[in-house]
Amino acid sequence: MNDTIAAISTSLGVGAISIIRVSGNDSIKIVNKLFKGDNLENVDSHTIHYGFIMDNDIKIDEVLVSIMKSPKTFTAEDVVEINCHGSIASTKKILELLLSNGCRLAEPGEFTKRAFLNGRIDLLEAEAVMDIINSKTEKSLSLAVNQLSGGVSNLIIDLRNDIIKTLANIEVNIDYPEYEDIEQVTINMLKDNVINIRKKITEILDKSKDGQIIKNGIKTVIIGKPNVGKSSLLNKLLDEEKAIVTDIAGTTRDIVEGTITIDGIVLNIIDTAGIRKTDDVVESIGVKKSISLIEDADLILFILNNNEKINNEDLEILEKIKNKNSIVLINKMDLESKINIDKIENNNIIKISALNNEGIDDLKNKIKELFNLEKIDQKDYNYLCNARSISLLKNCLDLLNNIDEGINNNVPIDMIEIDLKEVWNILGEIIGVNYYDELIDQLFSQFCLGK
Ligand SMILES: Nc1nc2c(ncn2[C@@H]2O[C@H](COP(=O)(O)OP(=O)(O)OP(=O)(O)O)[C@@H](O)[C@H]2O)c(=O)[nH]1
Ligand SMILES: [Mg+2]
Repeated sequence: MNDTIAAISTSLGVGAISIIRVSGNDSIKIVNKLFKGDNLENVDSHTIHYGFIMDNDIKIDEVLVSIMKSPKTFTAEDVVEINCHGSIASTKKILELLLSNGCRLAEPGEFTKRAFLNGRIDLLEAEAVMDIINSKTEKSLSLAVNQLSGGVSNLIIDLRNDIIKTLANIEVNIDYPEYEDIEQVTINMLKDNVINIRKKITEILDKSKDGQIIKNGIKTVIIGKPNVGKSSLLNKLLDEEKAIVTDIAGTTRDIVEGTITIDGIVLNIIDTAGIRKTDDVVESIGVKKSISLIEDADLILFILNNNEKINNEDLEILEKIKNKNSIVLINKMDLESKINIDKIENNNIIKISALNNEGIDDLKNKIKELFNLEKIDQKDYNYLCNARSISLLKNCLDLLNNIDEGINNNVPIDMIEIDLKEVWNILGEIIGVNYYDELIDQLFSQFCLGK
């Protein structure tokens, strides 16, 4: 952490401006060596300076240099940002000069990692930086910005405070065992507190499902037998002729994807090969893919043809999707109805005609209803939304269930204290109060270079 790092922070391509960021003890000194203009070592913090980056006597580029001195900077170290003209040649050349004058090339995410290690942001906030960069909708951006502002961290910090208070009460019990009734009082208090903490965690976990939807969108898969109109539906939803539609059964062989936004939430839609038994090698791979996609979909749109009777293959699929979020679409409502609808055991049935663009709005409304999208809209954006912290919080819930059971079975109070301390530790891991080096390295390596 003592070395000074540098990287290009903007995407490398032709643009009006590129930014090269430098962070570390020597950042001002190193840039000053290359800079023709004010003496940067004598300027105030948070000021911008006009001049040239020089390679000895050769002018490399006309630049604006921002000087930001520790600690009020992104990394909490001295940071210099060089705004140069956005040509690939000048940006690369400036980086090269920085590297040959004492900087080391930053690893992906290293600036944010330093911000975390220097205590300027916690781990949830650091992860939010990455989410801001990756956000595709206004909602996912709000979610990430809220997380960066500490909204989500506060939920975890509050829980830790609740636990600390409970632990302090247990200590009193252990320190003054001579008071006869104190043990019973402590156990009653402990039970109430554990139930209360467990309730709060359950609420955060319930809400986190919405958080994941805002962040990752709803993974939607369109399935059904060949020729029922899956690709036609995809095209209607996307309002674009993306997938090939023909009256030949088995037209779609590989998956076709597209995205739409409903109430600010992204729907990632996948059109699949019609499911049927087939000897065609290519088609049968497609069919296998379709079936495997069902497993990790958030929503399944299962299409049936209004003009045909339901057969055993359809019933098999209906059985497969029984316990999943699914909507059964009866397509081709413009044709004569031959379908035996009473065979369908699913509460979400919508009648459509993909050909005539009928019922598509009903489908969208059903999706809003299933995922409570209108409710998400009115909510605050304090959701826990990344897989790492959600899985840690689930561990806490398991431990609290054990503790509760332990209290009921008169497990000694010092044993319970150990488990409760573990919950406190795991919550600390979520915000990065305690962490493992490998986890930190792995986490920040997912960032882009220069962040
Ligand atoms: N009458 C009518 N025909 C439709 C409707 N929707 C789709 N079709 C027709 O049904 C045929 C098959 O449509 P596709 O969208 O290719 O069906 P698919 O389910 O993707 O078929 P595969 O890719 O072969 O599995 C085409 O000729 C469509 O024009 C509808 O609502 N009404
Ligand atoms: Mg198709």
